[in-house]
Amino acid sequence: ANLSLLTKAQGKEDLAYCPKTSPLTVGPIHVSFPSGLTLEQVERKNPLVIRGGRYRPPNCEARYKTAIIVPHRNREHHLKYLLYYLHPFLQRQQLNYGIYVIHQAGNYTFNRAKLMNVGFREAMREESWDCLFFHDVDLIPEDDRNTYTCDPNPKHAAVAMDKFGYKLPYKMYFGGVSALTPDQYLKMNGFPNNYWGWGGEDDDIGVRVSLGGMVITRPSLAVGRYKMIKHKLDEGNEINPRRFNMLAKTRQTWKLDGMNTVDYEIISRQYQPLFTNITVNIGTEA
Ligand code: BGN
Repeated sequence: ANLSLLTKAQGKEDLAYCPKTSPLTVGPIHVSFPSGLTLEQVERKNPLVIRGGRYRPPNCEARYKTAIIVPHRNREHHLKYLLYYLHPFLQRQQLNYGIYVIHQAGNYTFNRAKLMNVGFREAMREESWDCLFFHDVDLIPEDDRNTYTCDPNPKHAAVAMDKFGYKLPYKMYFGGVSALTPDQYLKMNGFPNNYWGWGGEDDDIGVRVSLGGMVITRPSLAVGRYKMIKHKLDEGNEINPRRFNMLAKTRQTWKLDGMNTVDYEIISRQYQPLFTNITVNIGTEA
């Protein structure tokens, strides 16, 4: 009796599951970057998003719970556009979702993959997400039939990016946006922690998928389309010259480095209107 009172109080009683395919998707989305856009405007356009960047469909019980993990530093401009497009996109898919921005503290070389490990652990601490989307801040999905849910195998979602002529740049490419269930993530010991700077970490992750006994799935080129927000290589994210040597050793290193060894110190956790902002000290290269 108490339990039913509780669900009543939360206003969730009798909600039927959302349909398997959302009736709200529109297909191709025209993506442009309106100048002068502010986060306040994005907030006003998304009145049902609650603190921390969380949402659940108002009229049905979501079938899927997806966390979006976005590694970040000094890209506020890109983040604003990502939020502007991603919130309505995920709502049209009728997902129960949350957006986590994992902000690398300090000025040491950027480490995308380690920030993803932090995002995984910190997001799972809060909620038992069914699926995690590991999402670059500068990639905007251009078709909402690209569903932000997980598959029986790890999914590479960013298959058709404008900068590669809307094609896969090479067969084993696993960069940009990928999606794994917690089980899949742990089966491959997460992502590597030791790729500092640009390049190679996504290829390492792709190799881990097969070392973990899994295969890569992908949406079609027609649906997995993304527009990249143009930018120069960042200061603090210089090309990693060690990436070739490291990649050659993934088979020997994947069990020794990853989710089982990630260490970091949370500096702050802020529940902002459109996202949860986790600032973390991930240290420096050994
Ligand atoms: C590859 C990079 C990826 C990057 C893609 C697309 C390496 C490792 C040496 C083979 N891999 O060449 O990290 O995402 O290009 O830009 O540099």
